[in-house]
Amino acid sequence: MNAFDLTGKIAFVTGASYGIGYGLAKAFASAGATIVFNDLSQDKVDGALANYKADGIVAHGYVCDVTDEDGVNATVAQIEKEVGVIDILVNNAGIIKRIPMHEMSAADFRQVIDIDLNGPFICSKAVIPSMIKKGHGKIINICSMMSELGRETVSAYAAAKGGLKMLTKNIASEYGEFNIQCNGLGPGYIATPQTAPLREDGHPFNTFIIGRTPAARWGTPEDLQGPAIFLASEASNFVNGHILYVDGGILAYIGKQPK
Ligand code: NAP
Ligand code: GCO
Repeated sequence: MNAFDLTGKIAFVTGASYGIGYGLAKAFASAGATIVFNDLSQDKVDGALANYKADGIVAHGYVCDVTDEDGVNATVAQIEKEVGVIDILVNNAGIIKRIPMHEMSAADFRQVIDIDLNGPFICSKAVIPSMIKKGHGKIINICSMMSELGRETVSAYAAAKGGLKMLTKNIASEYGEFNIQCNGLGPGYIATPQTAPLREDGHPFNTFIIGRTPAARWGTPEDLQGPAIFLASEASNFVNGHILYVDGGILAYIGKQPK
């Protein structure tokens, strides 16, 4: 028995047109899962479907905003009708706004919380009833270094990701008895469009992060694939409420001494 096999499983990865979500979806497909994803526009969904096809994956894409509860419920019902009951939910969709807190509008703060924390609540709430009926389920919340640490300009994001860590633990506590495992995946600093501004040539943050990471490099979505398959598979059936950090060692390291 291969405990890491996802054959016959349906994985719904939110915001998986590109970036980390796309990388995780590819990994799940390589382990045998059927891939379902959403994005905010039909253009993005269509573009992603073409990319998945080019990667040999027949994915199912839906236009859906994770903050729209009625839209999420309707999309989950449509997925259950067209594809099947969702076995694995990855709450990946997310944004960041890098603004000094004292300059940040309440509207901007609320938007980050809405997408990064309310969205995972809404999507998890939508899939749990069918997971209970089916007798199993996996929910993976994409947390962050900012689930543990703060830094300048990311107050809303850190508040959301810190809350997402505790939402993960609470879903694990409330639904573990139904054989639903809810865990977090906490990437370190990963090279995606979200962090592109931090990696521009000569950006001081680029040097900073290399010095704060024992691996001395930015991560890639591929670095997350093995840990994600573990959390999505039967190999992790007794792992619940855990945040698995895939950070190259950042959280263990005080940082390289300046020369
Ligand atoms: P990204 O490149 O910015 O991609 C984010 C994805 O989420 C996009 O497909 C985006 O769609 C989608 N999205 C945004 N708002 C949405 C909404 N309301 N409803 C549905 N989809 C929505 O980000 P990423 O770097 O891949 O990060 C993915 C997740 O990992 C996020 O939760 C992020 O916080 C987390 N994370 C990232 C890093 C990192 O270093 N990159 C590290 C730790 C955690 P559109 O393109 O249509 O906006
Ligand atoms: C930032 C980065 C980080 C990463 C990630 C780290 O501005 O500090 O965007 O927040 O996205 O969350 O784990």
